[in-house]
Amino acid sequence: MGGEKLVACVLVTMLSLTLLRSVHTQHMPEEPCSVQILVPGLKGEAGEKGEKGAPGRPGRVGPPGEAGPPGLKGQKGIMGRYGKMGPSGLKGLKGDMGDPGPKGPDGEPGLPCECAPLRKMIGEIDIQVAQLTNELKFIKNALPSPAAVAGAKETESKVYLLVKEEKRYRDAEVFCQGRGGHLAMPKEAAANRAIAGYITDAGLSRVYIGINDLEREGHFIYVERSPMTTFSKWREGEPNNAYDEEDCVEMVSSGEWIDVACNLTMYFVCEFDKDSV
Ligand SMILES: [Ca+2]
Ligand SMILES: [Ca+2]
Repeated sequence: MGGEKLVACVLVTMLSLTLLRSVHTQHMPEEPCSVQILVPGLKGEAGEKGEKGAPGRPGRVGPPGEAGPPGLKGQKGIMGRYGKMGPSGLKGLKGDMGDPGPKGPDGEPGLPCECAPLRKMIGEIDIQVAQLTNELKFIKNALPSPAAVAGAKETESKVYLLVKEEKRYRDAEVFCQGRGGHLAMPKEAAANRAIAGYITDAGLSRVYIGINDLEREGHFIYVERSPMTTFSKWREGEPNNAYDEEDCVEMVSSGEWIDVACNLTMYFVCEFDKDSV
């Protein structure tokens, strides 16, 4: 409220001053401003012109100006350094095959070919090998068959050979050993039957087999020096060591065994293991 009052008072004062210029000095009423107004005197004559004042302070910074028109293009700079090598790229697709190259020079003339006669020889050798293989197979299966031998017979594990040469017991065993075997040693019924059948088929009545008690009377062993097994095929009443001189054994066509004198000469049967034939 005081402010408004003061403004009103100033306005009145200024109005009073304007009036006073024409009516000279005059007291203003006390109210409502209660301000003491001093009234200036008359205006004096103009003074002499003063000296030039000091330069004023710099003005405020003005706003930025608008962008000017583009300048002329500069000259091209020199080439920069090469950059670092980048990583390898993916493998490209296979290219098309190139054109065939030019034909090479002719080779030197070859030697006259002798292949035909060589091929013929090789063919003949092949035939001979095949024949020998068959013969060897036959020999293995049938064993060498001298004129005095009536062929071989075989079982699952043995090959038996009837030798139609009259020999004493020891000589007969030497003969068999010379061919990798022994006099036949029947160790079970089947082998005994095979040998007996062999004798029968040959039309014979008796052959030496590989059993004897030469070392110890009454103690029969196989000719390979192995003991007798549980199998035996003695004819009734044998072995009887007749005349105190029967230490060797023969087999008759029935398959039965008989002890006889070793110095008798007769046919005999050798046996061979199939594995060693
Ligand atoms: Ca005896
Ligand atoms: Ca006897």
